[in-house]
Amino acid sequence: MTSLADEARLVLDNFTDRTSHLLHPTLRLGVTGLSRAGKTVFITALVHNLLHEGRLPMFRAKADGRILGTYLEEQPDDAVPRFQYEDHIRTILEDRAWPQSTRAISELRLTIDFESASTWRRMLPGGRLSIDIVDYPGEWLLDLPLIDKDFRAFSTEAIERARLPSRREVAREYLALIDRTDLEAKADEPTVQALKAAFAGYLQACRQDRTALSTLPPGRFLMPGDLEGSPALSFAPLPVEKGKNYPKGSLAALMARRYEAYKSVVVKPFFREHFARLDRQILLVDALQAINAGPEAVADLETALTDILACFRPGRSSWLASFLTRRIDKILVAATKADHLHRDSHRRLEAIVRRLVDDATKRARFSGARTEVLAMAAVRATREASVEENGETLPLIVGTPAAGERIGDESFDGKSETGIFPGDLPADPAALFKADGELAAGAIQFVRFRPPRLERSAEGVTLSLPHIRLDRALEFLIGDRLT
Ligand SMILES: Nc1nc2c(ncn2[C@@H]2O[C@H](COP(=O)(O)OP(=O)(O)OP(=O)(O)O)[C@@H](O)[C@H]2O)c(=O)[nH]1
Ligand SMILES: [Mg+2]
Repeated sequence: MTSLADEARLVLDNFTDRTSHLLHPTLRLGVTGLSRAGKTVFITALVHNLLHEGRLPMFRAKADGRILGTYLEEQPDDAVPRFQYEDHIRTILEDRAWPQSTRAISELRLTIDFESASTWRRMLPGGRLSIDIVDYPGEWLLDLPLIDKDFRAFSTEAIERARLPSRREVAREYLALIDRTDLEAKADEPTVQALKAAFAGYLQACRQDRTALSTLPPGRFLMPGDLEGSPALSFAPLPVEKGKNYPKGSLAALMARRYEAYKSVVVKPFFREHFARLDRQILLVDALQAINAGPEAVADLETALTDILACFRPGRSSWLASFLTRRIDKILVAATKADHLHRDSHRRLEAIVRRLVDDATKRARFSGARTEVLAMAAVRATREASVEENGETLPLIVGTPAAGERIGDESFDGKSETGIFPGDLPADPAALFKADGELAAGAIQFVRFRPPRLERSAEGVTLSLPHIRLDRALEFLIGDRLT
């Protein structure tokens, strides 16, 4: 029998639970980006700068001295691995290397105690905001657009893409195989496996290829996670005909069933558990890599981003709509790795990225969300300099190129600092979107730099990781929740 005191406790607990939720709001920040866009580095740098007194002049709460404390807390989801912040930051600071490409999902909760900006609210106990962030392999993002596509739509698109002039060669084995496969024949596992292997091999080859193509679903064919070898991952697109009924047990019927299984076992839970619950979103775009690879890669990046963003503003009848319970009210589109360019080019980079996501952000659902575009570097690996040449001042960036990087005939050893003239982005972004645009592939000097050596202040204090506009990003994404 519960005593009166116990019951009172229960009531009180429930009450404090509810009120603490009121006093202790949380914000789910979606860090969205294709593979290698810079998600893991961004999350690591954001946490590091907040935990270690980073230089964040444009982040108001910080600049006003209203942040009382920042700490990592237990994450809300028990079944998701923790984001290994400590390992990642050690890799960056001590090894001066970048974290490995992400192979599985992970999560982190960062809590900020702050003092309110308004005088009368300062009478109340200080505010507290917890930010939940999820990191995942960028390849998986390619799956979101599959949710609303049936097997035939997926197949048609995939095969059309494989037949593009730039891809036809790497897709040859897969295309030849589907040509000689009888879709109505009884399905047998070796045939299924051979088709899957040929298709996955083609996707992998596209990725390796310098053309840096972005539209390569299904994402788990590139980064399987723990589902490798399962039936849900053993299928391939087939040239199925419209309106035709393939007999039960046929190859086409089996592949279609497995594709649906992939959607329900892999894609839908990923969307439901992580994307449907976001409050705010930062979309990281590595435009420089695509620009460097040429107009086709740029167009491809545009398609991929448009398809992905479309999932956040689905039509009413769509499966997606039923799960989007929260509404994202702010989206920051960040052109990452801006430290590869001189400051003079940052406006141009922003204009290019604005144009890349233009279609996607203009459409309906987003009209309610505030969108901003920013050239940013979560970790600034270079500094700026200039040289005089023929009476002209040329802007340079100076950094330590990673071992094995090359510019022309010169190859770098990963130890010495070098000044590089990064090249000019076109003033008119349209130049990048035309196949015969003025900017030829390789016009931008793009080498990978090692993370910077941390400098010490005059007092001998090691400074936190340098960045470009990370403070502006923070202000846009969470500033209004700290007032
Ligand atoms: N110079 C510079 N390079 C960066 C920055 N952010 C990312 N990079 C480079 O981009 C690479 C990819 O960054 P990640 O953070 O691992 O990218 P990701 O989005 O997590 O990629 P996946 O885990 O593969 O999905 C790094 O290895 C760095 O070479 C940055 O702020 N500055
Ligand atoms: Mg990552």
